[in-house]
Amino acid sequence: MSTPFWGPDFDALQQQDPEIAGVVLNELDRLRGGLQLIASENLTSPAVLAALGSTLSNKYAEGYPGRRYYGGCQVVDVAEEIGIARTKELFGAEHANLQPHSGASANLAAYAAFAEPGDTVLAMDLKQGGHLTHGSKVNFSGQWFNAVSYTVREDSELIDYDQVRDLARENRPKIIIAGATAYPRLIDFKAFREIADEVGAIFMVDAAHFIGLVAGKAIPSPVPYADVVTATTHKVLRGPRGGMILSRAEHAKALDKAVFPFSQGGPLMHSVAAKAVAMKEASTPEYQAYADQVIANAQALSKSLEAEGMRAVSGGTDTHLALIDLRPIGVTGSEAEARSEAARITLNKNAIPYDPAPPMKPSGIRVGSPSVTTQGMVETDMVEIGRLLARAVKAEQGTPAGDAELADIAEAVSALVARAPAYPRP
Ligand code: DSN
Repeated sequence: MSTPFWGPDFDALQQQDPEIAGVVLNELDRLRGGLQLIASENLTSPAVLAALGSTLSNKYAEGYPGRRYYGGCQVVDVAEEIGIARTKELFGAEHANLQPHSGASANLAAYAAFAEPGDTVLAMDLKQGGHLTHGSKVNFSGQWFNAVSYTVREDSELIDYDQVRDLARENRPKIIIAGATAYPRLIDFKAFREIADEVGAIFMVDAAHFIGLVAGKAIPSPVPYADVVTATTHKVLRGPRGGMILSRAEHAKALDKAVFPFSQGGPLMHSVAAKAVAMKEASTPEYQAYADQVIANAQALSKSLEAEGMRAVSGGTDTHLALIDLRPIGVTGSEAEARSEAARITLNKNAIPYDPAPPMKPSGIRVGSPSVTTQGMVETDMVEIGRLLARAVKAEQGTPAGDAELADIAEAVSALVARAPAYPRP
């Protein structure tokens, strides 16, 4: 390469805008100084960050490679073509679109490709682990479509496939969606495909949460079963913040048109290039080992929290996340989130299935292993994290003893992350 990289120049940022430079450094300190257990986050590689911080951010490239509405796209075309080829290869998909700005944008495009306003869609209830874009009344999906929700069984907390079939027969949805944000178990894509075929529905999988585990061959892929798979690229997959769509070839044209020009304008070419980098990283044996370790770590963390008196929804996890019912220890999800934060452990409160508590004070927390696994942590670290987290959620914040306990745990967290740091200093 003859041209030296002209990229992120932090000295220039510090000189020109010390306030924002300070924010960037504070966030790096926050990542380095604590444990990130939010199941939908990860720590991108320097290569992904370099592509994101590149001059590709400048380019308008409405359209698709070779068919753009702007001149000068010959260079960025290469990034998108490489990204699409790598994505198709990695997932064995007939078609890939890397332009969605987010998972929600990818879902909007998928709805637009296959349904008209007023049509019925069948998806998992948000309160039971679904997503806003799966038919919530405060989202376009619930306002523009007739959204029917399926649930998990009250006894097993697993998806009730009999109920999905009954609801599909009764409501004849245009689209059936599988996928969730707080479901710790594997999804039976074959069962969904059969139900969709029986009622003539499009089968869509929102794989945002687990697509990275699919990339790493750690769990079964929805691609052979689904008409369309939407996803984000920044969760276990460890790419830049953004979305993507995989599909069968027969749906390629409709989906591409639904992304651009229907729901988006110019793609973010720096992000498309960074997605291409992430696909290359996810194609390696190292990444496959990472994906396996993500699951092993989530299972170890879930077991460790159970040993501390909490309850893992559905009895455990097959994936990167565990949903933890705190009622056995008499703590709310919001208390647990605040107490953990004070101990430098970042996680989110979360409703559990059939939660009797309100959404802002739910009965559970969601914990995930993608970030700590990227830092190189293994099962023994998860046991230690489970013990620290249990101490934190039980500490009575606001009392001298509770605050002292949280400060003590924060020290232990600092020592733990010092052994396996995020973004280690050179
Ligand atoms: N906000 C994401 C999550 O945390 O699961 C889903 O969009």
